[in-house]
Amino acid sequence: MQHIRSSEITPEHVYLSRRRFLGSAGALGAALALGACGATPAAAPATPLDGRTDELGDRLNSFEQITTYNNYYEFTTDKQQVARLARDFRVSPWEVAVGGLVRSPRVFALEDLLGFEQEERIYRLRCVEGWSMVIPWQGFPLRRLLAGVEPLASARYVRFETVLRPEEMPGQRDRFYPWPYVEGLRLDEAMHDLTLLATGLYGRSLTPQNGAPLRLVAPWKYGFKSIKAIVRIDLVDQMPRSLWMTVAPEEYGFYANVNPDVPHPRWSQATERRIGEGGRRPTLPFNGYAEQVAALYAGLDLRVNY
Ligand SMILES: Nc1nc2c(c(=O)[nH]1)N[C@H]1C(S)=C(S)[C@@H](COP(=O)(O)O)O[C@H]1N2
Ligand SMILES: [Mo]
Repeated sequence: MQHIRSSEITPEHVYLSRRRFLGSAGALGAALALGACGATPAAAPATPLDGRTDELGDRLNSFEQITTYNNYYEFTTDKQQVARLARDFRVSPWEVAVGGLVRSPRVFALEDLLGFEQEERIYRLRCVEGWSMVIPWQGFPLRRLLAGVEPLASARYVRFETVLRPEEMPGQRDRFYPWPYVEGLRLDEAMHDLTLLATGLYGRSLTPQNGAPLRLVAPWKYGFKSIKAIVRIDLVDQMPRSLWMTVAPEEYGFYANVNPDVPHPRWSQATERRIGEGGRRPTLPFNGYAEQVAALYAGLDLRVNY
């Protein structure tokens, strides 16, 4: 995911121990392209799967898998260390300021957010790095929050910001990244029924490593759009510039819709590795949600607007 820096080239002993988990030359190539991002979680302890499936018949990933293999650069770029480093992250009290081009700006306390009727949504999460999971979230549609603040007619985009707490988030002391993490959606994307503000998973409160206490989930987009630990939501008239657009604009565009036909400059997006499965499976346009969301992009060239 990250822009490759010489300081991040994988030490050989780590690389060699990862290499044993890689099945094929193709997987090896992908792992090299991804640096730290391509490794299979080493013998994750088996936990019972829930047994349920998403609407495509794919089984849920286990709670263990979902909470021990994470991307959260505020803590570390090592997916298997995020849970440990985030364990003591303070998620309460918490406030989210919602403002910008709205009639009724408002600061929501976490209790207010939990007051929105919570529902379960089983969504696939497809990381731009080429792995995926099926996750049972709880939360509520973002549009219900936005309706409450009354967006002005001039609002065209929504900008999200993660908390800035370098004293608790060691990765935020790395000056390479322009913290805080910022993401954005077009207003119509933000108002879409699939777009969720998640407060929990597997029937429990969200764990720190998964973005507690509040994170976005836009399941037809690459995982990096689904920003964690949100403290600000602003309605704006210009396309927000995300952290990833700042770091590597040719690699991570604003739209970031899952698209097997548009390769990342450094790897193919045609297939993905479902965590817990061997081999790779085809990646679906819009991550399998084309029926619901393709109309949002009518007339837009998805190769240009990647
Ligand atoms: N603030 C913040 N949000 C973030 C990230 C991050 O590094 N910081 N990583 C993103 C990426 S790349 C992915 S794939 C998902 C991973 O979510 P998960 O760890 O809950 O599976 O979170 C996204 N949200
Ligand atoms: Mo990701």
